Amino acid sequence: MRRAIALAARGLGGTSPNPVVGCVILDPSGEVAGEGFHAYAGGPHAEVVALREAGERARGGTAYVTLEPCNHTGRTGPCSAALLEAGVARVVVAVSDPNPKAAGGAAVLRRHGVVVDEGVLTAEAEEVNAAWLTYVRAGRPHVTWKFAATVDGRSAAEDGTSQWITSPEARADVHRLRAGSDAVVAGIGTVLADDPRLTARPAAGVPVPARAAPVLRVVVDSDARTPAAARVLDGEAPTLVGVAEDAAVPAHLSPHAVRLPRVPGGIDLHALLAELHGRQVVSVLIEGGPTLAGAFLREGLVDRVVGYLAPALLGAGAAALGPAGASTITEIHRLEFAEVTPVGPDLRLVLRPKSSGIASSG
Ligand code: RP5
Repeated sequence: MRRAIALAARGLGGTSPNPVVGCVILDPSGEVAGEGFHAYAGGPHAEVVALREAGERARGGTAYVTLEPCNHTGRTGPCSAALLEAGVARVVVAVSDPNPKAAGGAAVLRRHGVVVDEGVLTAEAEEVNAAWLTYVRAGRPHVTWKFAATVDGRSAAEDGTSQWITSPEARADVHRLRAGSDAVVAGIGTVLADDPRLTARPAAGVPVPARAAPVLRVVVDSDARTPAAARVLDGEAPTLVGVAEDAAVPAHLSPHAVRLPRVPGGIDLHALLAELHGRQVVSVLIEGGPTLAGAFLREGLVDRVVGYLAPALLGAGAAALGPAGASTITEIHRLEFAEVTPVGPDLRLVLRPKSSGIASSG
């Protein structure tokens, strides 16, 4: 199953709105006969790829699958049927399918006499599919907030200059993070201050993984202030601008604008995520700035934090995070470290909210 999870991870960034799935098939003697992963939506499922490789050796063998084999005909046929046809005797599943449209594969296999074991390495398999599981279970995209800061938590100097605090290696890593997300979101403050491109592109000689579709750029811009010359409108990738329902939208923004309810301080972020969910955006990366990140956190809409810490101090200047609804210490947002990794001279911290798992599992 560990190998199947590693295979699943190879699909990250490519499968939306589908999950990542890996599969390993052992022949009756326990030898690996076939391996596969789901690479892109509309493409063959992991089980089908592995069965093709295994051929007749799958008969009487065991399939290890990171997600319950699907039981429905979408763009491809049901994997439960493919496993039955191949004569697999046992199927080991890490995570049951929470998607009502596709679930039921385990039951069908059992009805046909296949031994099905569920719940093997569930936590690890949920981890690799965290974005999709949030998308299905919570009915909204999985949200990662990324920041780059000095060790004293500043993302800009007192005069507003900010480029660059972290190293080229860290910035290249961010491009890989972008490439693994379906949408990159920035607030209008960041667009006006930094004029970011928000594309996923090779940086410092590090390539970014190929994607089936470019990353959607999203600007949270209640009052429709994104300038016509802004780089986010350069046509390099599609761009959506979330504006308040009562905003006066200039002509250059009309093709990009989506009207959303106005709430104190901006637009309704729940409504923005619902809009993105409707567009089959499974994962979102919040890139800036502090105000927008604080608003997402305050609304309980941050599933993961990725922080790049430079070995540097500023002592003054903008904090990486703006007001986030914690005005007294009992309201503090407690997180836990999932990973701490050196990236060039910097550190990359991956954190998760302490109370929540991957949406409410189950
Ligand atoms: C964010 O993305 C920072 O806020 C910076 O302004 C911006 C850079 O984006 P690119 O122009 O490199 O795409 O990390």
